[in-house]
Amino acid sequence: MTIPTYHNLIGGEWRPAASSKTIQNVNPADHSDVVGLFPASAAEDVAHAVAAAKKAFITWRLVPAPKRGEILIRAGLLLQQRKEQYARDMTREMGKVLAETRGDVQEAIDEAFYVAGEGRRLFGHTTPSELQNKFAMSLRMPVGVVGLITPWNFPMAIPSWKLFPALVSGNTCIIKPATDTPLSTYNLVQALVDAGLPPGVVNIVSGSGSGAGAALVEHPDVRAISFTGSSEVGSHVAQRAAATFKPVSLEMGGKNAQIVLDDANLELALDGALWGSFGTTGQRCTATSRILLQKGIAAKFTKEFVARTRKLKVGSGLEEATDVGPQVNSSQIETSKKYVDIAVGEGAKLLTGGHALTEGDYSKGTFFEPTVLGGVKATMRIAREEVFGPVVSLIEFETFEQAIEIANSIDYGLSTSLYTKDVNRAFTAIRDLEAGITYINAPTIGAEVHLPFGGVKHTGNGHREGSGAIDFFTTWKAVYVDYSDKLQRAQIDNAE
Ligand code: UN1
Repeated sequence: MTIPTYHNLIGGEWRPAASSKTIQNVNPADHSDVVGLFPASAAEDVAHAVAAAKKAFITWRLVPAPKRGEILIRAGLLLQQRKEQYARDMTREMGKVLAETRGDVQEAIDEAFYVAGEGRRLFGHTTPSELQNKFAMSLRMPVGVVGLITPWNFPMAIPSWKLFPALVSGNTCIIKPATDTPLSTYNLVQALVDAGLPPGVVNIVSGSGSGAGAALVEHPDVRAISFTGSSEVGSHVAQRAAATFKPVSLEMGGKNAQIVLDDANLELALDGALWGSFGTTGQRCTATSRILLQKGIAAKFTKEFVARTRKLKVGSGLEEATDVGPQVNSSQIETSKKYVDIAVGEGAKLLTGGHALTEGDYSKGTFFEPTVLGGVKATMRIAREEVFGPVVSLIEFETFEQAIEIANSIDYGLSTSLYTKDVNRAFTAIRDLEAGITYINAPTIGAEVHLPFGGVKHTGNGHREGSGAIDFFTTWKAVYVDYSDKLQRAQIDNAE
């Protein structure tokens, strides 16, 4: 089979990187299956894309926002038609099971329909003026050319969270997808192009963070950067963007806790923990990576949880019987392995899993056993640092107050979950958990697109995606219209 070669999309034209260099995109369940060759772009390619986006901005900003929204509706309808194919492409390039890649495409469809409606809102404010015969209002304006840097774990949903609100707000975009998963971004952008998006409004520049990402962050004509990835890279992005005063929206790591109280519905808590920990092979920023168990149920929960974990079927995400797909690449496997060793070295007990799977068909890809660590203390590195793999820690506690303290004792603050039937404790947790998202009687994963998405502490820098994205992709203009036909001096005349 010939390997398809993909190009960058710049000003409506598909073209290779100026250097002609490419990066291979392989199936993590079977490295002999090459999905395609994608451009290894550098600063020169970014410069072309920025010039194209700058040109397209002249007209795109003047397209009425409801019309911009209509393109998103058409793109959403196309994604619905193409859902199965795009889900299969995604499983092939990043590994998660088909049910989940269908969900990833679905999240982009949800985002398209939700954000399209924003084209008819984009509300500003009117407010009384201090002066007679003077009208005051504030309007949302587009920011200009924006740079979007996206991760491999939600390779269509996360690009849609950034592209669609940026577009409906009147911005033009350059997107740099993760090197492991460019195809899903191509598919998403193809739907936009087929829906009638004018040339240059969205440009794709594929390549590495150091090759293409850094150039995007540093380019003087890029007015804002939206980044999802690790806290380490996010900090770097923010520091480099500061040199040109770019606003940066950062969505980064998590170390999400599911708390289970003695009074919880244990079955429900087990189901939630299993899905939260091993869905997407643990490679979600919202993944459950700490399960906090109250003493009364800890032994029973642990036994049952380990038994259920052992039953999970690891394999290619393209096979319907698979529960847990591969990790995206070998460096993620190394990280999982490293953290299991660190945990055991610090005194945690390996209850199940803990190793890469390398026999038989597993040898073709990057698979890691679903792993449960017991006897974990809140101070251990495994309880504080993000693994981003199928590795979860069990931590025991005595009182509800201790659970909240442990849950909050980390640098991250994305998602949290509490299982209880006690409404008072539920509301106390909602108030006291330091996180951008709190679930009651539901796992830490599964955010919906029309609520704010993001976190506190090292998880983010204050911005939100979902319902918060329009705030990032627009800038406020204050407008005063004086219809008095005389000079009225604010703060001077109005004392009379
Ligand atoms: C992520 O892991 O970066 O809430 C995004 C969830 C998904 C999105 C996860 N809707 O788990």
